[in-house]
Amino acid sequence: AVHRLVVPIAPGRPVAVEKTVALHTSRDTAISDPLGEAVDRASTAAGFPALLDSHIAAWERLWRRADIQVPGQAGRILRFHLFHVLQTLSPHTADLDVGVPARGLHGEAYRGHVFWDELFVLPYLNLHFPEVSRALLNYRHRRLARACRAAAAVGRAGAMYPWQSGSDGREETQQWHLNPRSGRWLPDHSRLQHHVGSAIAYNVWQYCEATGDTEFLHTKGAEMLLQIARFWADLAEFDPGTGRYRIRGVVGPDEYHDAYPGAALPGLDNNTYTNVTAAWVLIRALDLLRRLPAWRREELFERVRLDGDELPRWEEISRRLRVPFHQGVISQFEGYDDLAELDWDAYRARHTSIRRLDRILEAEGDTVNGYKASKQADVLMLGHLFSPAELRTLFRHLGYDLDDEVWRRTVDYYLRRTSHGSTLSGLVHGLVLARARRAEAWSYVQEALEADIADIQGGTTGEGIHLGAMAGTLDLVQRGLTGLGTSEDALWLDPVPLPALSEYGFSLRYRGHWDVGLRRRSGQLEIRVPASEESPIRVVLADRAVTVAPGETCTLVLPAS
Ligand code: IFM
Repeated sequence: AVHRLVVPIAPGRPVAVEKTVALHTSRDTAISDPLGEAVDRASTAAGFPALLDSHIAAWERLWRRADIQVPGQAGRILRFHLFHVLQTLSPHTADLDVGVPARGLHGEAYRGHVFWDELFVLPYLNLHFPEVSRALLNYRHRRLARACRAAAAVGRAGAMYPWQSGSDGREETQQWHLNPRSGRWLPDHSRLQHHVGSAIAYNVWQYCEATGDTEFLHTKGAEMLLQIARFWADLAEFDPGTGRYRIRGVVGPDEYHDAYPGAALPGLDNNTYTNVTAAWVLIRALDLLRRLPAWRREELFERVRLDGDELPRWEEISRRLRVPFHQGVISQFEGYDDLAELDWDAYRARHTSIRRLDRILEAEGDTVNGYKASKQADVLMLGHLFSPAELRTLFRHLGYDLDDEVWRRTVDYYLRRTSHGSTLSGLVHGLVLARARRAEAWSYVQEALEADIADIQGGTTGEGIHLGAMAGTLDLVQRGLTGLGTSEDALWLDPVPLPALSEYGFSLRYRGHWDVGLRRRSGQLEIRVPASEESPIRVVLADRAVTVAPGETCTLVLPAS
């Protein structure tokens, strides 16, 4: 509707126009019809000052549950990221059927699509707004049937979640994309990033560990976990040549490589990230089934039509999926070592930015598929999801020895061969390097902090903020720098030194406790548990374990780094 206002004006006299809008849709709950409700709300709304007060109070409530204190510029940027995360996802969206749009609600890039970026968002939300995490997992659960249909349509069992999706959860990844450098339209195979399923399973597990929400874990969470595990088990095939299982025809998080040079079909074999996370999903699914009460297990088997006879094969695959190695490092995928080395110096000298190396090479009539060059972390993503100890255990389960030296060499190897064409890249490398206690970590963390405020990708921020990278920086402080983990009904801490970010403080919602404070300053870590009727919290560090009761504050002196 158009409003025409006739306002008497006079020179030097300000005029204020107040317009109160109420928005309703037919999907809202507790309404009769949207128009009637909107008219009713708008006509009974309080005046502007009272509306402004309630708006401010609503933001204050959000800040109280989420705030993070870090001194200086880094702190200001982190709060700016937090503001954007909360604008997109907060208790105000928990009742809506919404996922995690990669670019927030701030721009039209990617047409609002949902990718795997929630992997960088939920771990943060779990410890502040668990109800929002649960809502986001419900969003995925509502689309589980669709993901099972997608798997069935390509002759697979279980759930094949889409790489890009929107309203109903169908695959919406574009089939062609434009290289603006060459003006050519090229086939897009990024839908082969089936690792998105493992991201959903990881989030289910992390959410349940952080909250103790066994009701979700034993129902919707279990259904998703089992169907994703089943997809991986079905995709894995035995390779007599290596005596191991292999997964073929996929694309890993590094989107540059989507086919072998000259191959007729797209996809790569034994992408390490895909295989290792698939093994992890199978382990967790089996673990969950063991923990379930027998009657619930039977019910689940019936509901997802799972035959107990499938499980020994799951176990076998979880132990025998292949991880390729070359030159003493983990290979990104089978045959990676056969690719050519890129002359990085020459490309850096010729171009102001080589972040989008794929576009540069294609415009020259070449293809990035032929080179040892990645857009973003792929193997190293494993060091983002799992602590060094967890990763070692996971590799041991798969029958490989991953010692610190192999991991260090692997980190160095891919760092030299990555162009950081995604904002997620600086973030992941920053955390992985911080965990490895490496001094270069800060420059990558800084890049992640500046991704949007400095528009480091040269123009992409105008099309929408990068929500994964923004939330990821909050998670980087919350879980990365503290080494915070939430398993076995305890809080695990293993603080890593990052001199430029050596002071921080935030509070968490953990299990029944609201506002558990964690503060690091002057080489000390302080854990404050507010008074309540809840049980004490067990806190486990590398060299000691303490129990902090409600109403107590525990101060730990950290070993000098
Ligand atoms: O999901 C990411 C992907 O990892 C890199 N390209 C952009 C996507 C959406 O943020």
